[in-house]
Amino acid sequence: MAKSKIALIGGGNIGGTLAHLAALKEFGDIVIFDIVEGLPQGKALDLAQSGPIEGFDGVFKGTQDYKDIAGADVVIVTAGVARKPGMSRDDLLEINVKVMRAVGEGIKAHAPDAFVICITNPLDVMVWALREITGLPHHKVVGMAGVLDSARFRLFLAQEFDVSVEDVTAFVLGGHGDTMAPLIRYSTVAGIPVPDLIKMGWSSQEKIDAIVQRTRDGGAEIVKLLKNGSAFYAPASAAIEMADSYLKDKKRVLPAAAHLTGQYGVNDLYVGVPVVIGAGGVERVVEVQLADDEKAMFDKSVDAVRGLVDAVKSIDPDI
Ligand code: TXD
Repeated sequence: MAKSKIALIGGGNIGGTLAHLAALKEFGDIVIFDIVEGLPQGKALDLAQSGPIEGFDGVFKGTQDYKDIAGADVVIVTAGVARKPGMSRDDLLEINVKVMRAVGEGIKAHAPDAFVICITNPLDVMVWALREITGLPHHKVVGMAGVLDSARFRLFLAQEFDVSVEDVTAFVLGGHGDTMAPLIRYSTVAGIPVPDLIKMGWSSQEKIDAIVQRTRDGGAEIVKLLKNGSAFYAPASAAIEMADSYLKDKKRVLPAAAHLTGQYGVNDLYVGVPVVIGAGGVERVVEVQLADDEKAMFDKSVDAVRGLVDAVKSIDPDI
């Protein structure tokens, strides 16, 4: 079997963790690109040196040259700036749009056949901008947020119910973070929906509401603790799960920021919805019927994303 190649654009906290996880999972050769000279080279060398201990082989390369990402099967983008305490994801917009311009042109020129996973915030609009700049097919460019938001939700639910995280599934829709719309009735413990668990006395509506809010604020809670950066372990794990489904054609059903063409009443926008990820990229968007209150939550989230897309168009008129 031919070896895969993974290119990581951005070698900071998430980029470094992605490289480590991809190496441990033996995804293939890994290239880390970052504009800071020495940073990706140092991380790549350090990682290669853990190979003899962990038992993985492969080529690990740090670079400032987009030529080195040529032939990548998967490109994961974390380039840009992260939040500091007091900043919203939207505060990152202006700087990160410019970063997406540079990154998008690099991908377009050197890795146009890759499956591209964008992580950079504000996520739903950055993935839209990146797709526009690369010109890649929409089903080959996707944003990571839903797997992370639902992992946070699953953890807090598991803690509330005192059960394994493995038995908790969560269903989230909409934009990343603040406007995330969880569908409680599709969130379960071993198949038992959360509303039934409330009726069974396992929890109360108030406690579940508080968990939803904590999930929405999940990123800010970590930014406040770290003080000069944002979450990176869980975001990296989430993107690796998506890359794994693509590389192994697993057809996992995962929440992701995907390009909508009429589903959920949305056209030409990237919003978080459940999708099937396989060798064809985003192979299918899962469209469920929403109740009125769920639709209202979702629409609010879509409006927020649409507002940011307009802002991006004024920052980079070539998009
Ligand atoms: O759910 C989600 N999508 C997210 C998103 C969850 C957590 C964090 N999320 C966002 O990911 C966060 O708000 C940031 O926008 C990105 C990356 O977060 P990370 O924690 O990895 O940030 P770092 O450590 O600051 O790393 C960013 C790197 C850093 O090394 C810069 O030198 C590099 O990006 N950088 C660039 N690389 C390549 N090309 C350009 N132009 C560039 N500009 C900066």
